[in-house]
Amino acid sequence: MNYITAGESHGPLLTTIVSGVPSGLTISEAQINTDLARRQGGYGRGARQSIETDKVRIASGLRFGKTLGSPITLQIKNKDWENWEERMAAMGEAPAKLKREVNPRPGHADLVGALKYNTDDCRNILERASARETAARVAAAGIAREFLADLGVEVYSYVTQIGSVVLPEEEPMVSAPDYKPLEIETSELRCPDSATSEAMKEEIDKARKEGESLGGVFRVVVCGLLPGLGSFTTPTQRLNSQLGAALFSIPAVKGVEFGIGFEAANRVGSKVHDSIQLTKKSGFTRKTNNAGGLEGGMTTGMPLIATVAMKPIPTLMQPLQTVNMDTLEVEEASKERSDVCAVPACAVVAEAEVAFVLAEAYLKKFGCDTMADIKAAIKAYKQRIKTMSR
Ligand code: EPS
Repeated sequence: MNYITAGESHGPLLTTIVSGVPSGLTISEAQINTDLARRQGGYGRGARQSIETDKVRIASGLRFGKTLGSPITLQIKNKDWENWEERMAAMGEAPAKLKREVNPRPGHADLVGALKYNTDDCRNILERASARETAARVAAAGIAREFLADLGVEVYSYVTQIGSVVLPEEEPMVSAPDYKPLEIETSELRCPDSATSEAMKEEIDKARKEGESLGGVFRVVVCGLLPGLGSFTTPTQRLNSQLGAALFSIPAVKGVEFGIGFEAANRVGSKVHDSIQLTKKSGFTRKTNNAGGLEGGMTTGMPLIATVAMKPIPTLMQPLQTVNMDTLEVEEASKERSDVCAVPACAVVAEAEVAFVLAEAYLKKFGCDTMADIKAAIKAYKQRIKTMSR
């Protein structure tokens, strides 16, 4: 399963095409729209989100709500397009009074993009580098999420840190899978503790007053996975490398850990690795989950847990110094309207990226034409690994 997105932040629409989807999978537009709304939400988001109400239109690959096995086209309109039609026209001449963006923002793609793509207008860069593109990714991943849900796999996320405010947790690698996703969905910060959510809001309010932006940390958790997805046999088949690449493809992601992550470097081996046990109910399982559900580049069957750090958004209302690309004089960086904090939104995008990698891993292991064959292959595999029969 693969996707490609197209579309500028202030163009007419965002498009994504998802290929490699098996036939016979039921797709719910309403569910994709729920995920799009989750991505738009979160305390600290900017004014653009009050203009847009992202809704998906499915234009190919489905008949009567079920996948055909052919590429699926998903589209999301940019309502803001009506304010940008002249400035972002695909054809014709540029308007005489077009304001070019010549003060690149430190931390954004503006400067390096303008140098690389040979333009004197950073808008040619920022329109596509904008995190608006992640709406299309979330829509695309709606297909992967439905596929995983049909196989009993659930993907969710929660925020553990905004700026200096940290969620107090006892043993995250043990307790994380027990958090109730519903509790997270009702928090404006996707944080499962209401006192911490309030402190995070205060931190965001303070940053807004000071013309600042804030980053943070969140966790993506996946429950219901089978052991043996991914492979140790080649570097690119290792699930850690695929998940890492997918998570680092999200704008502003600066760090990814699996399980206890960097903490593993502080401990001796016996305090890191998870003892193996055999139970009647679960078959082979682990006493702990410090590995975060991954061993040898494969899923262990324990919940997959990735912890992800996002940097503060580069657009600052109290801008940093830059160099004007026309005059070469030192000036303030340009001020686009922006979010103070988009960590909860980034967590939803990360769920999407993780869902895609896992869906692809299932298809690779169990076939990719039709849901009926995939389910039959999973049933046989479950039976084999339970009894160790060959
Ligand atoms: C975003 C839409 C954008 C930004 C934000 C993400 O809308 P606009 O540029 O019209 O305000 O709010 O983009 C960035 C944070 C960025 O750095 O580019 C969205 O829909 O997520």
